[in-house]
Amino acid sequence: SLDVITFGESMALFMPAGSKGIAYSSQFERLFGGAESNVAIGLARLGHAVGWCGSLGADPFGKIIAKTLRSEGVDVSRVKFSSEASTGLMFREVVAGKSSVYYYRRDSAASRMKPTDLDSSYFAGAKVLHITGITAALSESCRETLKESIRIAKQQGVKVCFDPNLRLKLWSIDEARSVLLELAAEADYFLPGLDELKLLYQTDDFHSIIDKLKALPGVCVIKGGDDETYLLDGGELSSIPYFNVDRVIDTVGAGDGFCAGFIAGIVRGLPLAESVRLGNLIGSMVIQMEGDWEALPTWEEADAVLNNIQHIER
Ligand code: KDG
Repeated sequence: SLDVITFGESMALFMPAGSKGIAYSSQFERLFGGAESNVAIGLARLGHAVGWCGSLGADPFGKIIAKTLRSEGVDVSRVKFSSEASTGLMFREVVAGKSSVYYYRRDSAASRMKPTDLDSSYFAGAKVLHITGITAALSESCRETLKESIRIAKQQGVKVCFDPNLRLKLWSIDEARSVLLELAAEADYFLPGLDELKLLYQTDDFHSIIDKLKALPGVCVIKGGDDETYLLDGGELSSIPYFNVDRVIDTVGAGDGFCAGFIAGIVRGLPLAESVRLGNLIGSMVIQMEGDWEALPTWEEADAVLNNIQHIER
């Protein structure tokens, strides 16, 4: 059986091949991205059995996404290919250090996911279900699918891990707030970013945010502090420092890297603080390379950093 199940939308991702930005680029690199599949790749590289069961279009983009995930060791046996809808697309540019995303995903194959797409037998024996708020933003039927996945997980004793992944280009904060907070209340592990919490709870005050989080039943891990990640466990707040990074290249995917590391820790039975530390490490490695998931490390690579093992150049 699988350690971790996840699903969501993965899209073909186009980035300018040079440094001219989207408008003046005539050549693009075709990559792919998707928060949940990024996490799945991260977990597979760390040595875990993970399945991603999203919907893709029956088109070249869908095919290469599934093929790449498979080559990364992610189980894609339950992926659906639609002939009625396409794989979503996204373009991303980094201009003057700022990353901007443009989505072409409305009515995509993934946005048509529905509760009956889920097979409860696929969840049997899994330890963690990982879901994100991006799926909730895609459509009503996707929201229902998330709810159904939580229902199946609870029924089968699978822990629910939820990253709100607020994407304001997909929905407004007012639409998102109640949906995301409702999902947060269902999660065993809620993994928001501090900036997301400020928007969700409509306050910049750290202590009132923590007070609100204390009302949630699960463990909460707050990503994106200035120098540390916060862990809120049974009303107890602690902080776990970031790893030093020499040069930040591309911060997109850091949160997904964090989730992969954190979930790997949970699956390995590490203490929560150690799982957060592993999350911090993986996040810090992702931001040192371009792309949403390419820099995710293998367990060996992560372990080398954790234990200060000298890198031999030649
Ligand atoms: O977390 C990174 C993701 O945002 C990216 O890979 C694409 O899933 C994606 C999205 O919807 O933005």
